[in-house]
Amino acid sequence: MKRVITFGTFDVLHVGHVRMLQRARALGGHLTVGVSTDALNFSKKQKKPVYSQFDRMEIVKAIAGVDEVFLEHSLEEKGEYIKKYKADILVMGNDWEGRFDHWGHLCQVVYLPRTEGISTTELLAEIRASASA
Ligand code: C2G
Repeated sequence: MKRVITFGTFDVLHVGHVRMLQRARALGGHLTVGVSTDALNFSKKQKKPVYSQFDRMEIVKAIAGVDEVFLEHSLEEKGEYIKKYKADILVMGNDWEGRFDHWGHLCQVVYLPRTEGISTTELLAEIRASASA
């Protein structure tokens, strides 16, 4: 049985997130998810997530196929997380294509295509627009 690890913010959960988690899980028999902290999110996107890191972790944990969740504090600590959670495969969305290849000495690194036409940013823009219409 292979162990898979993946990372993300998973704010305002949508089908793109769910499909990514299910496709990641299908590559092995166990899925660990690193949910980025509010502080990490702010440093990488200059945005405060709508849901707190604790709510985002609770929501991700409730998805079928997700076996384990933890808080991702830093993008640079992936090696530590891969070792700690004994991951055989690191899965990332292809918006990160090539960015984590250097962890290939610890595990297999796989980039999966994102679901097109949906994103938290677009959803929030639609919600704002319909609220002010
Ligand atoms: N995703 C997807 N399709 C979308 C939107 C997102 O497949 N339409 C995937 C992303 O590729 C990622 C996961 O869902 O694998 C989580 O996406 P985000 O919450 O946007 O994660 P991100 O902020 O990119 O965090 O260590 C790196 C990170 O913490 C990545």
